[in-house]
Amino acid sequence: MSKLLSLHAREILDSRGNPTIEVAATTQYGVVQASVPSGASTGKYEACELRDGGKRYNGLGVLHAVKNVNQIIARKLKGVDVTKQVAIDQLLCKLDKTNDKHRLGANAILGVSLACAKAAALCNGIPIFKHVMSLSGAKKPLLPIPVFNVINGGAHAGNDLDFQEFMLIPVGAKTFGEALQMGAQTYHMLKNMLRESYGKTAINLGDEGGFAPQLKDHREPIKLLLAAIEHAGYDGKIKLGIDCAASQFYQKGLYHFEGRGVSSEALKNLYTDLVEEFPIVSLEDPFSEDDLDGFADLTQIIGKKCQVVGDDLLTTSVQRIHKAVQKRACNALLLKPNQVGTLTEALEAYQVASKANWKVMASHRSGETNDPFIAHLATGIGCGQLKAGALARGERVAKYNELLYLEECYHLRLASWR
Ligand code: 2PG
Ligand code: MG
Repeated sequence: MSKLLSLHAREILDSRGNPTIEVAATTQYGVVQASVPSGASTGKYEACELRDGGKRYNGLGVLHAVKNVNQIIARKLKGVDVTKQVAIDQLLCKLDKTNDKHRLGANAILGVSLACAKAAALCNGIPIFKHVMSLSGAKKPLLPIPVFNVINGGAHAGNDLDFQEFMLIPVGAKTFGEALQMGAQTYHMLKNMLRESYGKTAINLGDEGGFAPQLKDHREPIKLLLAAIEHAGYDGKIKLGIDCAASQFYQKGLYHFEGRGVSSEALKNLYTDLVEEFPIVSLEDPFSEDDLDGFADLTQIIGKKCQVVGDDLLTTSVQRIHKAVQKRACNALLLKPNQVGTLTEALEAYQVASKANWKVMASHRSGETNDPFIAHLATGIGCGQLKAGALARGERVAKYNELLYLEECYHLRLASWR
């Protein structure tokens, strides 16, 4: 009944206008489609996104990955039971035979893995989040607290901010709808304030829909966000998160931050002061992906007050999470399925992090599609947090609107900030 009749991949564009892959899976219940996002500030330990090279689309085409699905994977998977996600993902890894999935491409593999998960949900007549629940063994679904990236810098914007993301976290919301409204009203308040203080070029948007004002000093966006929160009437109800994406400004032993070469130690002191002074409850990739000592020292100092999130540090890899747990390098995982390449491996990463008592934030990528899969993933595992960009741009809002839908149709509870 839940047999895979066919798989078909095609090349589409992501939100940055770069090619990515979409996979359609057909069973007797119908056709489902899944598409794959792509990062700009990618960690060096991520699974390999297969790109064609050459002149077409500046080398970013994915026709090889598409061919790998249509000619290799589709033949092998024809007739499999789509509800057997673990077996399907194991088969995909076996077919690829490489550690970083560079033969078939992690983009090809993830497209298939997610399409099969969606097909399984359809065959079982259940929403995707319920299927994710059954795969992960979660007892209760939980809507994630949305984490809104409203000021963009780093690799996501044409400004001079070294930190990549300045985020609003509506910790005081009781429902998802309320969290969304709090975020949207603050986003628009921020827009007015930016326009008034810096002129209209300050309200241009970055890759994730946040504003990209021409600021240099990291404290300025923080102060602006706090002022916008206050003016919007949410003082104390919205806290802040920052994704430093520090691998991006690390080179040869030094962090090149705001025009100076800064040591890991000096950066640690800067973060400690920031968390002391401002209501920052989430700090992501404060150091480069190989600076485990920097991470560990900082986590020891601020870890009780503020979650220290590993993104490039962990790349959703079970091995890297184990290493970080052992070193006490951080206390939260950023969960990005495309960093590892299959749904099963992403769920394993989630499980290992939860067992270590870490927090987990599911995440989009800066190059996205309208596929709302991660909204179901976060809800199904009940991890409690999802960052999916600002409250603008269709590919970001698609995730938030899906959560509104889940809230209304299934009467799901919003997670609380722990
Ligand atoms: C990050 C992500 C998503 P990218 O660093 O957390 O916001 O960015 O997809 O460019 O890696
Ligand atoms: Mg990050």
